[in-house]
Amino acid sequence: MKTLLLTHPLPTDVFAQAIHAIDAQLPLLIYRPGMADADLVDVQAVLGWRFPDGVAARLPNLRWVCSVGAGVEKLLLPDLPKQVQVSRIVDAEQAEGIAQFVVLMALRHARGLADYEALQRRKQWTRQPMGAVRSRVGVLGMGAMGSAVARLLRTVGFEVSDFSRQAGGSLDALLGASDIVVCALPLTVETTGLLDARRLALMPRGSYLINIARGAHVVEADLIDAVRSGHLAGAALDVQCHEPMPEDDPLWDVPGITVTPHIAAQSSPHTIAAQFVRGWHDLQRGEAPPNQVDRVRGY
Ligand code: OXD
Repeated sequence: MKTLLLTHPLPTDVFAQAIHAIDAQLPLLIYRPGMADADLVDVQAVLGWRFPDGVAARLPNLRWVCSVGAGVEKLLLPDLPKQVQVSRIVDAEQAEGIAQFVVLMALRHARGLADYEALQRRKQWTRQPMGAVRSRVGVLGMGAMGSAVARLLRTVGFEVSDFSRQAGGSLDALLGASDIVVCALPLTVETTGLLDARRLALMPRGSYLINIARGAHVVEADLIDAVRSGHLAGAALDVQCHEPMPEDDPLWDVPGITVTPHIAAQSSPHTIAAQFVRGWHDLQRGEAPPNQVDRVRGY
């Protein structure tokens, strides 16, 4: 019984080495396009980021899929048989790293750093009125990431409110009362396209969006309009609808929008390998691997 590594676009060799450094006997198969059904028949587990089209349905003995990341939406495909268990990596250090990134971007916006950088390029030593030191931040999603983000934002002095589906509350009211909105939601059918023209219009004039979740939470064309019209001051997008972003993606050139390539924080290959190997041994003993997601809920 084998594990199929499907980590593209992340490098597969790094994960293979990290797994074999912990358990040299763990049987690995690296996915290549065009693999025959006979190669796939012994696959019992997958460590992956996304399924290429049709592959999930060609794994008759699959029992467990483990995401290399915190999110699982690219693995939860309709052709994944119902009995397959799906889990994700839970990494406190990654959550802390994401929180640091959000604080960095929130402070950069709240303290007007982009303006000072522009002034420096023009050799202008000009003081601007100081922004609020206690800006109101609305955090959407209070899972492991959102909770770490909210904690660190409070520590540096932001006034934080939050929204999560489980706790309830009014998303629209929160958007209307936030100088900065942070999206830390899982991507599900309900949250896809959540931040559209209507909801962005609810945010106060001059407010700012930080997205560290998934590009598809935001209707990017609506965000671009909201920023270009001056309604929003801008956005920091660590995630985008098209990753890697193509050269002609309109997000590249919008003044006020900062784009980073999904680097807010990454788990180390060692952390991912250690959680995967533990789960693999659980599976061999007939136990459930850790950090399973609810397949119906999507997270
Ligand atoms: C993710 C990750 O799921 O980077 O986005 O872990």
